Amino acid sequence: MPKYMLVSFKTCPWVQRAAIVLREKNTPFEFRHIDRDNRPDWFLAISPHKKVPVLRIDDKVSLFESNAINEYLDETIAPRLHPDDPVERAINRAWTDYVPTFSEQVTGQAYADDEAAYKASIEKIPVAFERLERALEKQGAGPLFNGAKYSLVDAAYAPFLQRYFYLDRIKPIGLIGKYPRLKIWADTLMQRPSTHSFPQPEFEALYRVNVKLRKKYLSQFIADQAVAAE
Ligand SMILES: N[C@@H](CCC(=O)N[C@@H](CS)C(=O)NCC(=O)O)C(=O)O
Repeated sequence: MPKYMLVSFKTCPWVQRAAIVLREKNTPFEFRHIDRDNRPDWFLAISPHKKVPVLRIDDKVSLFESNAINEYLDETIAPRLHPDDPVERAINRAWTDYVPTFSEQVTGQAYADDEAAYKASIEKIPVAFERLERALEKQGAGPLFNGAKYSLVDAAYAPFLQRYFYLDRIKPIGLIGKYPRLKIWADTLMQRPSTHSFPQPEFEALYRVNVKLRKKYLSQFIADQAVAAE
């Protein structure tokens, strides 16, 4: 089996998405956490956009962009997570393409400068939630995106749904309960061991420290903590 190294910032959701797929495929990999503010030269040489994740394979090949990495992993390591049916596969890819918009609409409040911007960003959440609720309704029985079988769509959304829950615990939003299919999906993903790269309380604490240090509107709702941010 090839040797995989996943270059990461500890709290990056896009890295988490690739790590989830590696875990779903029971594939051992080395996590290499680097400092966002001091990215090493070896990393800059293999990351065209200077971003994480980068998946390094056998110390020879470097893949970047979480979606491309996950498609590669799915083509090369069993079990296949994409559906066999080409139409279903296209639908899965289409919903995976929505993830960057979903992430901006559902976790954008973490970057709001003031109360007005925070309120405006909260108003975007129902748009994204409603779209996913309708998509889940069309997909069928749940609890995962394609029903019982885990998919790349599940891996793509899990980190952002997790951050929604974290943000909801910083300052309650209370919207997800209005979308029953989405809520079941999100709860199922939160309970799934592959979602988590770190022990849950430790990771949530780290996330809260990052939001606190960002000095945005939400920072004031997080008590000072002794955890060092990474
Ligand atoms: N579209 C990229 C997004 C990756 C991304 O934004 N990574 C962030 C960390 S979570 C990053 O490396 N940011 C550094 C920068 O923008 O300079 C992917 O899916 O891999």
